[in-house]
Formats: sequence, structure tokens, C-alpha cells
Amino acid sequence: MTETMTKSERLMELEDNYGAHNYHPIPVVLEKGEGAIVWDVEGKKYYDFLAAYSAVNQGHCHPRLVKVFTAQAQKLTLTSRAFYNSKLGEYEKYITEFFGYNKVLPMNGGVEGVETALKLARRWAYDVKGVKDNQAKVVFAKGNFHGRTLGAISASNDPDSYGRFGPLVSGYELVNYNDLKSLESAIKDPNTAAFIVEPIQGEAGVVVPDEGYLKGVRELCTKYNVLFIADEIQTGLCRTGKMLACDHENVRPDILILGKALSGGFMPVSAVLADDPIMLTIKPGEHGSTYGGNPLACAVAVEALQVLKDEKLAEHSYQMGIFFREEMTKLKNETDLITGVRGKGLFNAIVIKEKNGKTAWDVCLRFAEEGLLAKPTHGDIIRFAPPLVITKEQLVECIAIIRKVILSF
Ligand code: IF1
Repeated sequence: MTETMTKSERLMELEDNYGAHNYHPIPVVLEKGEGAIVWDVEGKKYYDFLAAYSAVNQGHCHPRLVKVFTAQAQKLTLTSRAFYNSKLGEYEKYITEFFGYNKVLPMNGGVEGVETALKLARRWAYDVKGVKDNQAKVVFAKGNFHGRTLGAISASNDPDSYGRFGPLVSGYELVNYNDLKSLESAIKDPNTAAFIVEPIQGEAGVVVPDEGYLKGVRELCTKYNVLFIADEIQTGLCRTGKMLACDHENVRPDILILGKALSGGFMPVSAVLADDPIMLTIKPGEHGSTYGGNPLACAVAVEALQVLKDEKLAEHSYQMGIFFREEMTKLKNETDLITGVRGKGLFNAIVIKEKNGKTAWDVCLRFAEEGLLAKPTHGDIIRFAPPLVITKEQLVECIAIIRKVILSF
């Protein structure tokens, strides 16, 4: 390390020297966050247009969450499920009434929620649907992203996700996303336990299915007695302009998976919601985790959900999203760099056409220089997903930054 290095450079070098190289971050070192804004270690201000992949929908360090988190952290943080604790039952009542399910199974990271849902679906197939042991099939959509465990990557058709991690989990089948015909031909197999799908595919680049797709999924799953599992880890909790992305078509999944913003960015909290005939197929000692349902997570999750409602973040996301896409569509008509604009609520993306060797990565580097943080996915797609607390004035300022950068290429 040389003394002429900035603090950011020194900290990036530490990560490079001592951390696994499983990420390639935008070269910005963040130190403070408040609402839709973050600051780096040199004090430079940025609008955060990634919101930790929709984990800070309520905004960075929301004061109500800081208050509840801090209070509980000084009282009791973890007991394990070997004992009851004073926060879990109240949380379970709150969240099951909030979303309209009989029961919740509390877990930690999002992928833990996905794994839990897959185990519930297979168990339900054997104990309720009558599928022969070890014959249960789970159907996924091509382009999916459900996490990084072996159970999740085994469903992926992206070699960056599953390549050279085999042998993979079996009993999976892939169908085209947004294609009810291919779904029906897969799930009519009587060994089918479930179809798990993101209501809008996030990692694939904010891929919005046709109007009516989710309703068709619901009808087909009902028709063939197959569980409809909605992975709302990224699309849920007001991100797309409704409390759940499924609400755009008024469909109710049999199993609902939540994560990310369920804690407002304070700690990993995920939840799997289902009714008794599904949930009660798992008996004591057959599933769980050390931190699942810990009192600190329960306290912050209740407050995080309440903030979404009290601050009407679904409605705000809905309105701001319409305005944002209108502005992005105007911009698209002024440049050949943008070939697509799509999204719902404040879950949006633009598709960038490579120009004179410049890619979406270069565009994001320029965004950072101008004070806006975003990151490309799959090379040519830039996802725009700010905290839902962003004000119209802040959004206008961000749109000006996006325009300035895009028109400079
Ligand atoms: C990374 C992606 C987003 C998710 C959906 C389950 C999970 C995720 C729909 C697992 C997690 C995160 C993982 C994070 C980056 C981010 C991501 F780019 F990886 F794909 F958002 F699009 N279902 N998505 O989006 O939840 O276990 O991570 O809590 O791996 O870098 P998790």
C-alpha cells in the first residue's frame, strides 16, 4: 500500500487481498446511508439505484427500524428454537394476517426460504398428493434466479450459476418463462409437486411476463393439483407498485416466499407462508435453522412491514414507476444506446446496445461519477431499483443524471 492511495483505494485493496473474489463490484466504497442516499468514505454522495437488490425498500437506516432494532438488540437477540421467545408468536400472527395465510416458517436468507419451500412442496407431494417417494418433480422457469445453494443453482440454466458445481440436484424440469403451454405440458405429469416462479424475473433483467400469465399459472396449478410457489424475495414488499407482484393479477400462490426488505436491510430475514395442509406436513425436528425466528428478526420484520403500510410505499412505487418509465421512454427515443425500457413500479431496467466498445458496465461507471449507483446484469441490462422512499424531487434529479450520462455516449 502506498501513502498516496485514497481511503477507498486502500479499503478496496484490503478486500482484494483478504476477501474471496466472488464479486466484481463497482469501485465505490460506501460508509453511510440514509433513505435513498449513500455516501462513500471520501464523503461523496450517491443516489442508490440498486437498494441492495431491493433489500432496503424502506430506505437506508430507516429511523423506525433503527429504534426497534436497537431496543431489541439490548434485550434479547437469539434463543434458538429449542425454547419459545416473546417476539416470535406475535410476529407469526402479524405476518400471517398481513398476507392471509394460516402459517409461516421463519428462516434467514432468501435462498433458505426457497429451499424451505421446495422441501415443503416435495413433502406435500408425498404425504398429501400421493406421489411415490423420491419421484416428486419440481418445475422452474428458464432464466430463473432463486439463490446460490446447490438446490437453487440446480434449477438454473445460466452456466455462470451452475457450471462446475455438479453433480446437481435431480427431480427438476425447466419450462419457458411466460409460456403457459410449456408449463401445462410439464405439470400435467402426476408426479409434479410444484411450479416455482418469480412474478417478474429480476436477475434475468426485470423480465415482465404478459398480462394474464400469473392468472394462467394459478389456473393450471389448480387444475393439475400442483403447488404454485411465488418467489417474491425481490419483487415483493411494494417493489413493483403493489404489496406483492402477484397482486397485479390478484392471484394467491399456495406458497409465498419473502426475504430482503422483510427486515428493511437490517439483517437476513426470510419467510415462507402457506396454509395448514401444506405447512403441517413438516413435523418437529424435520426442518429449521439456528437463527430462524430469532427475536431480533421478529421485532425488526414487524416494524419493516408496518413502515411499508404506514408510508404507502406500494402506491408511491406505483406512481413513481409510471413517471420513471415515461422519462426513460422519452430518453430512449433520443438515443440509439437504449434498446429497451421495462418494469413495474420502481422495479425497472433499460437495455443498452454496445456502442464503440462501450458497455453497460462503462455506463454504470459514469453513473457513479455523476452520483448515481447502479449495476448491470447479464452484460447489457441496467436495473434501476432505488429505495421506495425516494421522493419525486430526488427521482427528477436522478433522471437528469441518467439523461446526462446516456446522452454523453
Ligand atoms: C447475489 C442476483 C438479484 C432473488 C430471488 C432468491 C434470492 C434472490 C428472486 C436469494 C437473491 C440477490 C443475490 C445477490 C444479488 C441479488 C440478485 F443478481 F443475484 F440475482 F437480486 F437479482 N430469489 N438475489 O433475487 O436470496 O439468499 O441472496 O437472500 O447473489 O449477489 P438471498
